[in-house]
Amino acid sequence: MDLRSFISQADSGGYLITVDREVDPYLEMARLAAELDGRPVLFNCVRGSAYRVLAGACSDRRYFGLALDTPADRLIFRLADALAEPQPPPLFDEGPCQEVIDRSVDLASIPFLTHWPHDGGAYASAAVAFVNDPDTGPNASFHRLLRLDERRLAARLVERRGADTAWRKVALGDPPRSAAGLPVAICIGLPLQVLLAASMSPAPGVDELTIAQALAPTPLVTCANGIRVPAQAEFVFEGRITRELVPEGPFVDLTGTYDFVRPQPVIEIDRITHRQDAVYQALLPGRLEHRLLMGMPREPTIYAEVNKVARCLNVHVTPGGASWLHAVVQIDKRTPEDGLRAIEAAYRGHGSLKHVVVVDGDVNIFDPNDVEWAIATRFQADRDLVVFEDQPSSSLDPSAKHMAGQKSRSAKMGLDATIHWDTPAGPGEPEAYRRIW
Ligand SMILES: [Mn+2]
Repeated sequence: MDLRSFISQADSGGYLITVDREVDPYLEMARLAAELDGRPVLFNCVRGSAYRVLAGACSDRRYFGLALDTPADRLIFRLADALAEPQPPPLFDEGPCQEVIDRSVDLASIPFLTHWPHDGGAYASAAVAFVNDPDTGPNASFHRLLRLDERRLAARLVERRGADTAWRKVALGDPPRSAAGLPVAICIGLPLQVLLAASMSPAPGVDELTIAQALAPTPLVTCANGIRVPAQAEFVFEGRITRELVPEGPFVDLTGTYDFVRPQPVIEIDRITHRQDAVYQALLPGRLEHRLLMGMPREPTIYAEVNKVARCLNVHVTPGGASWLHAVVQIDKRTPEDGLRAIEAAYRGHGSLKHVVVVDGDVNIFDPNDVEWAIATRFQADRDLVVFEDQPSSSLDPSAKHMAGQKSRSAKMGLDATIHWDTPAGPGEPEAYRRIW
């Protein structure tokens, strides 16, 4: 299902909000999308651009369920299967993303949004960059892109991840393997399985597009610069990540706080292709869709580790924990130690995890009130709480200890809110824990 069929599905499902009046990509569209966070919003008339804009496509689990034809609480198993068995996508000679080849490169014609008054400028936020690493092969990853002028962008490349590693090898060597830079194709307006796959962090050498194909059919085409991209992309910017650096930022990150300005590489765009009547996609930084795309891919990795030590039923990386720092793990408890073992395993499944709550199978892990109910009725702090001091942790947590050049450190906490094993007969017997519907 491409982004357009998703829009039709979201429309017939009653989820889509359509805005027909003219809206401004400077602040106004981000403000409207933020007010409607949790719903896909289609802007049909954008000031200064011929293109429509979709925001909020990834702002609820239900929309991934719609796109992947899976109940929202079962998505974790689709992701786990795709990670376990990636599939090579089919390659075609031509595809919709190359229907129109722009006569000149003009990034000003593309409706990049300015999200906040103090941002470094207009940014692409739902952009996935496709590159080839000379040693490990194709890689796909999200990068925020600051528009510098008609032909140039600045990309935030997180250090030591796939795209950064490939760029350093190709563009920065002395002498560089290519003085022109690392060839890149940037796609905007992608099917949801590609957005999910690009959010995952498989081992180097595992092409994210093989995970996308395992989730849903993802035909590819080849760009003029040799990079392979999803044929159903709405826009493709072909170019090179050069060795030139410019100040990039500020920009609001996952926690909703400002990320600072750093020197980052310039991308020069050589060719723009797109579909007829292309739909540009925006993704609100720090809001629900950014969080879901960050958090959901961690759920199958936590599940896999917990399932090695106990019977794991499901995992939710919760939006309240910035979809990064908190998880609820649901188990079918079979021995007295299962709760504690699940807590320890959850940290192995997601190194940035800070607080974890383990619950029984009758608790709805997607409902924060139900999780709190389990803590209220099944948890005793002197018995069921584990605290780990001074652990390696996430750099995103402002309350962690941050030291220059070193991994951040933080305390971690696990709550075993499953029914206690040695419940004595009487008021605390298992029957007393049962919820009366
Ligand atoms: Mn990768």
